[in-house]
Amino acid sequence: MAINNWKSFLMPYEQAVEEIKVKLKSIRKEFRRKNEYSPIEFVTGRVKEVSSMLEKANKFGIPIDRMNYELEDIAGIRIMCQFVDDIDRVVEILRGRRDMTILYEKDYVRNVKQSGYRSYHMIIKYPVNMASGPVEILAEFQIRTLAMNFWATTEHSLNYKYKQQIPNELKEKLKCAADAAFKLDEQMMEIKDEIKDAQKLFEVKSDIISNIMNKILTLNSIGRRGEGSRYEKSLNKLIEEGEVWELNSLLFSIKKEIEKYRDN
Ligand code: 0O2
Ligand code: 0O2
Repeated sequence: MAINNWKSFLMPYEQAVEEIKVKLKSIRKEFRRKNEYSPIEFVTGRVKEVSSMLEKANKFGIPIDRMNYELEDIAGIRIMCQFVDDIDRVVEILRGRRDMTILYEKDYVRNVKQSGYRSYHMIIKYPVNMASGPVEILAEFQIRTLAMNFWATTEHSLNYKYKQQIPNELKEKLKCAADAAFKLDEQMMEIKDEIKDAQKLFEVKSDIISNIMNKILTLNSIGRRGEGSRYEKSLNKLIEEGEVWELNSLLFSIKKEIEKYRDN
C-alpha cells in the first residue's frame, strides 16, 4: 500500500472509534437518566499510530496489504469500570448488541498475564458506512477497572521507554504494584455497596438542588424576587449538610408558592 493512502486507510477506523465511543457514552447516560448505577465509568478510544502498526506488522510478519485483516487493534476502545464485577456486566451488554459481531474474547482478568496485566479483551467486527459504501473493520475492546488501567498505562510507558526490555528489578517492582492494584480492586469490592449508596445519594441531592434552583428562577421570572431570594438563602443553608427530606420539603414549599401566584 502506498504511503499516501494511509489517510484513507485509517478513515473507517477513525469513524468506527468515534461512533462506538458515542454509543457507549450514551449507555452510561441512559443508566444515569434512570437513576441507576452505570457499570461504565468512562470510555476512551484511539486509532493506532502508523508507526505502531508497522512495528506490529513487522513483528508478526504481516504483509502491509493484510493489516486490515490481521491487525485487530487498529481501532481500540477502552472501557473503564469502578468495580471488578462491572466488567462482566459490560461484557454482557456488549454481547447483547446487534450493531457489532464478537469474533472472540480474552479474559486477562481471571487469567492474569505473566507481566501482571489484567483486562478483558473483545475483538469485534464493526460495520461502518463510508461515503464510498459500507466497510467492515476489526476493533478491540479493553474493559478494565480504574486500578487495572492505572497499572497498565504506567507499565506501557515503561515498556516503551525500555523497548520491551524492562530490567528485571523494575519488572519485580511492577509485579508488586500489580498485586497492590489487585488488592485495591478486592478491597473496593468489599465496600462497593457503601460507595454506590454514597454516589446515589449525591445524584439524588444534585437532582433536587437543580430542581429547586429552576423553581427559584421561575419565581424571579414572575417578579417574585423577594421570595426567590428567601428560598435561595434556605437552599444555601441546606446545600452542604441538608438531608434529602429537608431538600424535598423545601422543593415542595417552593412549588406551592409558585402555584399560589399562578392561580392568582
Ligand atoms: P466528560 O464530560 O469529561 O465525561 P472525546 O473525543 O473528548 O469525546 P477522548 O478523545 O477519548 O474523548 O478523550 P480522552 O481525553 O481520552 O478522555 C475520554 C473521557 O474520559 C473524557 O470525558 C475524560 O473526562 C474522561 N476521563 C479521563 N480520565 C478519567 C478519570 O480518571 N475518571 C473519569 N471519571 N473520567 C475520566 P469526556 O468524554 O470528554 O466527557
Ligand atoms: P498498544 O500500544 O497498547 O496498542 P501478544 O501476542 O500477547 O503480545 P496480542 O496478540 O496483540 O499480544 O494481544 P493481547 O495480548 O490481547 O494484547 C493486545 C493489547 O493489550 C496490547 O496492544 C496492549 O494494549 C494490551 N496489553 C497486553 N498485554 C499487556 C501488558 O502486559 N501490559 C500492558 N500495559 N498492556 C498489555 P499492543 O499492540 O501490545 O500495544
